[in-house]
Amino acid sequence: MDSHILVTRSSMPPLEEYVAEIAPLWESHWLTNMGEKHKEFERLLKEYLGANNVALFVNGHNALECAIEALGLGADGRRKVITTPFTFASTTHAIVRKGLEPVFADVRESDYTIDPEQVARLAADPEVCAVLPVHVYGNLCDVDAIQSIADERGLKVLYDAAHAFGVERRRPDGSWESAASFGDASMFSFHATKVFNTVEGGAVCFRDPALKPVLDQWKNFGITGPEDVEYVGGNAKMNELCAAMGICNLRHLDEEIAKRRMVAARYCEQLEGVRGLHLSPLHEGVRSNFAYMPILFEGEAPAERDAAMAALAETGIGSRKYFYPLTSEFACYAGRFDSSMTPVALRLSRQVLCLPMYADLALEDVDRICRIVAGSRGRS
Ligand code: T4K
Repeated sequence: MDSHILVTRSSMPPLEEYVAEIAPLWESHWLTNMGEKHKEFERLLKEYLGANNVALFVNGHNALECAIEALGLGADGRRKVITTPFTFASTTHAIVRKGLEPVFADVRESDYTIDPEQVARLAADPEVCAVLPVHVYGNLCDVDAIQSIADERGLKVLYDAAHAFGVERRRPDGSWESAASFGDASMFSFHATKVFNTVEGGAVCFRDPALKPVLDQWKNFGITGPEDVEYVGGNAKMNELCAAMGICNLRHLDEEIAKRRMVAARYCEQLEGVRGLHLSPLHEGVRSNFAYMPILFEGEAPAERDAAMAALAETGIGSRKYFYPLTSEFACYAGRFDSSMTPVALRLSRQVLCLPMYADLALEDVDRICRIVAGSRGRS
């Protein structure tokens, strides 16, 4: 048993494997700016995701900002983007930092993803140009409903798929499609805390191949030729050491997810039936990546959830309120949004606690965590 458990722990390949992967860099002295490892990793990702078009980035957030830019959101004067407030700061910040206006739709009770009925209602506003849903915790949004609303209204769909790397959905013919298959583009985060990491990193998968040069040039200062700069781009390139980490971690991803599946199953076994606790259901026809282990504490007030978090902390176990507060409640947005307009998201943010989840979390530790959580009930 581990005496100190954090909410997650980065997966790392065997050291020798990583050293072998980066050894050629000591010969080439080529460390960044779309080198050999970058090219190789991009190719492997396309293969793994079944995606025709992939662009790598220094992190998920920059990838999201670049995707907003490359899709031309706001360029035709429509500046509103429908999104969810039940997410990490990055999603909302990316919209605002690109000079656009987030319009918050509520989420569904069933899987915490954006509610298509709300999207349809908000999409009637002629100033809306896009939908930016989040596959939160790796739960796939209702991608078909969202796409048909977008098609009807002429909206772009950009998924924040930061949590969804490795998630797949079964097609009617029985084959599997990755989370990269939906909308106009999807952003993945490869941050150290994710199921699949490149230390820091991210990618955009996209439908229109014409976006490839735009994304690649945007992440390199907008440089389009030796003496040409066509965009006011930034610097968001993935370096060779991170790409090498991705190449190694990709080899171990299936094993990583299989181990997480066992951890999640143990949590469910131990916590199912505990009074006042709710677990996320697994969805038929979807292969989960078991990115997070969210549990919900019944009731409107956060006291029960906070008591469990404190009880865990007393014994050196870290848990996180992903995602509390809602992004619409952040101090930097004070006075701009009314979180009572998204009552389901608001309630979930007060009820949710993410328990430790990583591949090597010992099952005895899961049992101990569950005993503490169950024992904390009624301590508030
Ligand atoms: N969209 C969504 C929906 C996202 O969730 C995120 C990122 C993004 C966009 C943006 O993607 P990136 O630009 O980050 O690629 C973490 C991550 O920093 C962030 O990537 C992630 N979402 C968010 C949900 O979680 P913190 O502030 O909770 O991280 P931190 O440093 O407290 O770490 C949490 C735990 O992870 C630690 O207790 C221990 C473990 N850990 C952490 C680090 C940094 C490791 O094991 N190794 C490490 O290197 O934000």
